Amino acid sequence: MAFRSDYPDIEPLDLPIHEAVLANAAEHPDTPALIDGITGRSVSYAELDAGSRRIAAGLAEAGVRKGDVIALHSPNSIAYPAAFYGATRAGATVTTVSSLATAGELASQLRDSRARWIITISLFLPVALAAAEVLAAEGSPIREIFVCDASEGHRSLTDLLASTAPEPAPQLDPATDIAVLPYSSGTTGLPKGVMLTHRNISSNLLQTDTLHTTGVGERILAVLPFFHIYGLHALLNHPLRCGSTVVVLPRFDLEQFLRTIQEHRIEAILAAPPIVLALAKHPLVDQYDLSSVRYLLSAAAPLDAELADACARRLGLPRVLQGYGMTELSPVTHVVPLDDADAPPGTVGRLVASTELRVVSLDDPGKDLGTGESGELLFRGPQVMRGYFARQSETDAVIDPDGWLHTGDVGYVDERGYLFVVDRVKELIKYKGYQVAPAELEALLLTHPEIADAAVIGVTGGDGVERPKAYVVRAPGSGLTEQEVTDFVAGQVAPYKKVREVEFLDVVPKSASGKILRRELRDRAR
Ligand code: 4UU
Repeated sequence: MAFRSDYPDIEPLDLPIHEAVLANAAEHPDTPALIDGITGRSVSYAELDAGSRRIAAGLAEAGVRKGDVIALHSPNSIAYPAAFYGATRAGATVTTVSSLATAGELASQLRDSRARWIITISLFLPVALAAAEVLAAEGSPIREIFVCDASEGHRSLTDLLASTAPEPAPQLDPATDIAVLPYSSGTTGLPKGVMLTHRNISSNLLQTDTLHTTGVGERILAVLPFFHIYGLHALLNHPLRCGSTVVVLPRFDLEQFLRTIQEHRIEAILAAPPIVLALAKHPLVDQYDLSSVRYLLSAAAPLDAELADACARRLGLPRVLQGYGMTELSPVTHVVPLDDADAPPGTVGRLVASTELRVVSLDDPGKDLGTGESGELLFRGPQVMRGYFARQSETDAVIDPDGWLHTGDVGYVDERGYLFVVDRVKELIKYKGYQVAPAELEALLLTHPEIADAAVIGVTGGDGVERPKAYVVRAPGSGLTEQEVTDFVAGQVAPYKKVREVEFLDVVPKSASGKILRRELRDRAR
């Protein structure tokens, strides 16, 4: 049995992403689209719309063509969306890169996505240049590196904005052309490019509209990274589509975060569980006036119900709302709307429009389960990705012939249709909402000359935070220490991917076919 959405069906929205987001910009030209939470500088809707068109012209003039992949490698800034929609207006696919990526990680993504262009910031230029050097040595050079701010020898967004070339008019087919190529490890293996078409993204925006829209000029705090699909959808695409004002911070610093809420009278906060934890527990919170906040959503990792309750009470909110999504789902299938006073504690909400859900038995994957029974969550709808870029077999492993996307998440639906996510049966580790792929860390560990074998799993501490833990088999005669293992990894990965615990084993438990028996390791960790 499939669960169906109670919301009226929608038709897939066949619009290019920049049109789905900016088509109404002309109705509120002077409203700030973005405000820099630190400097107070702002970009109006008229400026964003015109700016993205000029940047598209500048990119086309530089040689960017429809279907080219541009890597956007920048922390959150008020310039980010003009660069992003400028690229899609030029017909390019944007592969969003973690602002914390090391040169090696960026090079992997550039190589895998076949990116030919990079947009970065001056501060990150050394990383971008080092990655570009790797690609050049491999014979697939990056054609040009642009910077959002300014750096000698590189064209900046200001330079692109000055272009007098005509605005390009690429013939985009929203159903098949790829708007965004974010990276996700999905249910297994290494990070893969998730092909999200313009239709995927635009339809998910329309699906989100039916749950809630934020008002014109309503202030939303953007502290989660735009490179992750959660930030991209909930902090850029959707609020900008609504005409709201996005107040941007480049990273999470509690004091700055609280001051920004107070100074900008922030109404909506989109968060991940660690932010909810800080709001619930940290003494600093009492020193700020947070009374403007009326909407606080947590998503991207499990949220403890008691913690949610404590946070809501402290902020004087009826509840902390939860949403559920996945990069491969563009990303939303469930969100608790602000006006839903009936939503039971701990739920992530009910199905968005035109989306179906099946809950299938973990023991007998052919068997569909009914309400109240936990199993793997499968989704079908216009937001299911087109597939993983250049990885057909990995795509076939998660999207079955009937179009159901297998999430690797475990949950159940109650009698009223509310979903509860209770477990995960995929390899993916979520460190504070960020993706960590065990396979990536395992491959890295195996490059150490004193490591004979390794396996990585997520272990959840008393604070509810899941952390990567490595099980390591030392090479014969090696006296490798835990510290040496953690340092080795830390030197080569973005900080959120660090191995935070190490245990030495004689042998990594494996099946006859050589697959790591993660369940055994999880049992051992408990
Ligand atoms: C328990 O995390 C995301 C996307 C989240 C998102 C975005 C916009 C949620 C609501 C919204 O409006 O994507 P990924 O691909 O980084 O990670 C997906 C995985 C899920 O498969 C699940 O394991 O993150 C986990 N996850 C959650 N787990 C996501 N949301 C939740 C949740 N509770 N609420």
